[in-house]
Amino acid sequence: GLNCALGAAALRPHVEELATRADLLVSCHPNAGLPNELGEYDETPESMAAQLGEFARAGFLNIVGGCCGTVPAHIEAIADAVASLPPRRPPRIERRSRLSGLEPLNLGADSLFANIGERTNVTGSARFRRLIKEGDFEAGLEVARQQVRNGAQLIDVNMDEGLLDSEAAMVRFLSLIASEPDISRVPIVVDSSKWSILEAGLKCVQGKGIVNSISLKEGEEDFRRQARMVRRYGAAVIVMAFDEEGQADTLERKVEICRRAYRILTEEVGFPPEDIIFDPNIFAVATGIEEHDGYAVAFIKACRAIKRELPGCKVSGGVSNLSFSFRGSDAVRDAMHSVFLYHAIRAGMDMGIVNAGALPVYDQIPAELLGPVEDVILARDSGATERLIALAAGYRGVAQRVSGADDGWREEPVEKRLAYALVKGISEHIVEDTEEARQARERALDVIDGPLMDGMNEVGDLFGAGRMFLPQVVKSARVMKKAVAYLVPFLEAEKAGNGQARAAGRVVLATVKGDVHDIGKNIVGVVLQCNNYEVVDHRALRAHHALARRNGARGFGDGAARFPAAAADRGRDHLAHAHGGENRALLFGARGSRA
Ligand code: THG
Repeated sequence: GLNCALGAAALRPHVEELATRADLLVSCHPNAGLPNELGEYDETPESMAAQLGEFARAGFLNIVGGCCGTVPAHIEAIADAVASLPPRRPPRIERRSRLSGLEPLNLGADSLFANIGERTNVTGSARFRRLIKEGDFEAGLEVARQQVRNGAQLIDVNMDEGLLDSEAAMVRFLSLIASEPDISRVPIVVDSSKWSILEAGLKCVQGKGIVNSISLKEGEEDFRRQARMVRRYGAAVIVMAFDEEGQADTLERKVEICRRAYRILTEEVGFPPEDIIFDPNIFAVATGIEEHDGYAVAFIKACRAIKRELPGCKVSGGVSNLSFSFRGSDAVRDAMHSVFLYHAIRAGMDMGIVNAGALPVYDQIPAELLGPVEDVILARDSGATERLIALAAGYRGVAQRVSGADDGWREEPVEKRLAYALVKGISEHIVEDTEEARQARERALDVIDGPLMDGMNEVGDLFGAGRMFLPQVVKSARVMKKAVAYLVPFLEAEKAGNGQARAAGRVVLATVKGDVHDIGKNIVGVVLQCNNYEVVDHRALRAHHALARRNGARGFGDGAARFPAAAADRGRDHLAHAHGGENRALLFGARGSRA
């Protein structure tokens, strides 16, 4: 309801707005006009009654009265004016996903794709991370403003950084945003993997924002509790396709988990379907690992199935995840995002976390790029990744040989040849070159510590500089693996020969089976063994799955995507425990990666 204020005449447009939007009862009791210079109220009972009577006839009111300056004569006149009129009947409001900052954002079936700005994310932007770590929140605000100016209709805010008091940073940043109307006019998407940070953020958002995200990863009880809290704070929610077994990477698992979450939310928690946004996981394609090739297709198909099966909900995703393999080549990345969205939006994707302003128009992507990008996104054939890498190298980066021979490098000294083969990902001559390098050295280990490591360092530098892409690094690692595998028998013979009986210690190694970090782990294992460590290598974590579970680990299993940080820690503790108290266990996988 609206009371006091400006007098009936000036309140009319606001009462009308309320009455047409609210599916609740509406009240109005205005002043007897704005006070005059003597502090008196000029509206007579007759004029006020005439105006409020008109409001009631227009169907705006359920309750009516008077505020400052009205006396019993006013109330009597108003009562007379409305006595014969029927009360307002609240309208039936069309069901839409209604969000807001200072301004509303109502998404319905007829709405266009909504952009969520991704750059206010300490893990998603090196620049934003630096600003927030240095405490330069003012400059951080400019990042948000730029996203909105570039067309972001919502902004995603993420402060998940180990060296940061993330809750405090979230509260401070959102509080600053609140007093910047050109930013806070859009709804806020509070992004964190920790509930306490989400809740801290929820307390700061004006209007109706989105919680990003909750999931079934820690079971139904947690999920229900968090969902109820989201409801109490009046927010919408992004639900990730993530359950006790891990993140869904196939169409079937994506849909199955969303179906289960939808049932719990709508039937048990009382969540309106319009406030549920599913995120069926966008993972990187073209990583050089074959199983990842179908990730975009699985997402696109999941959009279609979810929108068909789960009425009222919306679908979203983190679009830039898709192109992590092509870090360093923004032209290729942006083209991948546009092509992906072209297909995903047609399949029902409603919104997405994107680098607002960086998406090229699908029709303007150069043909030479469009074809290879489409082949990768739609997983048309097994050579698609190679072709896109070759193209990306032209846009910026190091060319790895796709086919054909330029054997000039074969004339170089062996150290140069090894480095070249590693950087270019060429495995043809690696065994003969490794053997040549071995013969020139006292120990086989010196080949690893020397030229092979030098070559891998070069790969690391190029990758760090954005001049090599992930699939190329995977190829390099495979070449390295081949070299190391050749050296292993020599290493073992040397170790047996020099008779060092006592082990320096025992190391338990583990990574997720099939993960890219597998190769790195195996190389470290070899190096440790050469340095007299006993290495227990957990190639397949599945063997420990059941036991780990009994010991309280969850979200723990093999497959590429099953390792939330907490479960990784529990899993590591378990592995260390299983091999005796004083052992060290190394788990491979960058923080924040899915390993
Ligand atoms: N689903 C949901 N939320 C999410 C994701 C998701 N939040 C985080 C993330 N994924 C989406 N946000 C980003 C933000 C940035 C990038 C990717 C995803 C990104 N950044 C550049 C990079 O890493 O190469 C940063 C370059 C720079 O430092 O400027 O790609 O899937 N619900």
